[in-house]
Amino acid sequence: MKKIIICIAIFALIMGIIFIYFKLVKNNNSIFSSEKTENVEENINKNSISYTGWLKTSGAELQNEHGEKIQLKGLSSHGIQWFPDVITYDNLKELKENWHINVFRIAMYTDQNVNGYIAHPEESKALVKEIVQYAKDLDLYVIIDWHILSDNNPQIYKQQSIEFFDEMSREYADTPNVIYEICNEPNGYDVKWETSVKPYAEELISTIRKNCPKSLIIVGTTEWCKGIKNAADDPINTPNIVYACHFYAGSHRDELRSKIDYCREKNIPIFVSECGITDATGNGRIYEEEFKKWIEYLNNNNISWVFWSFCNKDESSSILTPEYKIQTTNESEEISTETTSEQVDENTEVVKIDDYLTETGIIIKSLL
Ligand code: DCB
Repeated sequence: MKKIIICIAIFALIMGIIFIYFKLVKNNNSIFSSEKTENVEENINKNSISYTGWLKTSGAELQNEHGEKIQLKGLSSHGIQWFPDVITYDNLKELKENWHINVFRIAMYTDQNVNGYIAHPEESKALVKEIVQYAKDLDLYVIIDWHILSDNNPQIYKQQSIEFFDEMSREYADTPNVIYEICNEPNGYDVKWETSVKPYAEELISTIRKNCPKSLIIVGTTEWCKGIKNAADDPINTPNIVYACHFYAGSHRDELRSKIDYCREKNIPIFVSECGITDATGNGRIYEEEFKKWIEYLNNNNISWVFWSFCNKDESSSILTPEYKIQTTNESEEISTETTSEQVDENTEVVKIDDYLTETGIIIKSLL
């Protein structure tokens, strides 16, 4: 009897030692842990937002919270009022894991004539919050873009913009994932940096920073975000803002790149929060070589870029073909009550974005 008890005790002791050994190695906090384990842990952490944290600027450079340089690369939605269905958790997961994006831009049109935020504020906010949640769950940076366009002057809906960004920056005061883009593309001959855009930006920056002092803010510039020299000559006196430069490879080339060089020489950080492989209409032929030249330039200079657009509209800037259609849960539930199980299987088949890529989609995937 005594022998049996001793045997059990020794067995329990050995099991205990094995358990503690593995637990310590797994947690990587003991002398038992191998160097390899440490490296793996380090790599995982360095790409995760729990490590990179709040983004900031130093001179013309974008940095993570630790002052190391960082480049964001990703995709922009089309107008979320038109193409919300393609922006699912699963699609963003695929884009992160297999396309290697680290940022997604939510293009929320504002103009009421195109059913933007001004026409439907509550629906728009709900959609933005849903997508931000996906980004948080997936460890992605996410840009909330106040997408002015036909409403060309940010002053037009300034009051609504202040209310919107006040609410967003309260909601996401502790969320480093969220980047605020306060006006997509100011445009028009009477929309000047000094009198329209800069004063608007200063007011919005102070609204956002009151709630969320560490936030990175993207400031749009005049001439559809090509008037970056005006901003460089008269910058906003506050840290951690980047100025938006947008290009379309069919329309804008060396001249715009030299404007970026000019800004960087003056320590003005540039962020390409929208760019395209077509001309400035978003349609027509694609300019693959010119676009690749741009990407090489941006990557060499560690400038972040976001591609227009992740949608299935029948236009050549789209990543997905018009045949792409997501199977929503509601639809599949409806189907399941009305059809045979065989049909359900057919209808609820997971729709893979990679099976519906346009020529543009294939090129962009290869560049991310
Ligand atoms: C920007 C806009 C973006 C627009 C693309 C391509 O506009 F920020 O909203 O996207 O660049 O033009 C297009 C969509 C179309 C949609 C249209 C209107 O792809 O499906 O019908 O928006 O909502 C730019 C950029 C540059 C210039 C002009 C525009 N430019 N613009 O240099 O002249 O007028 O839209």
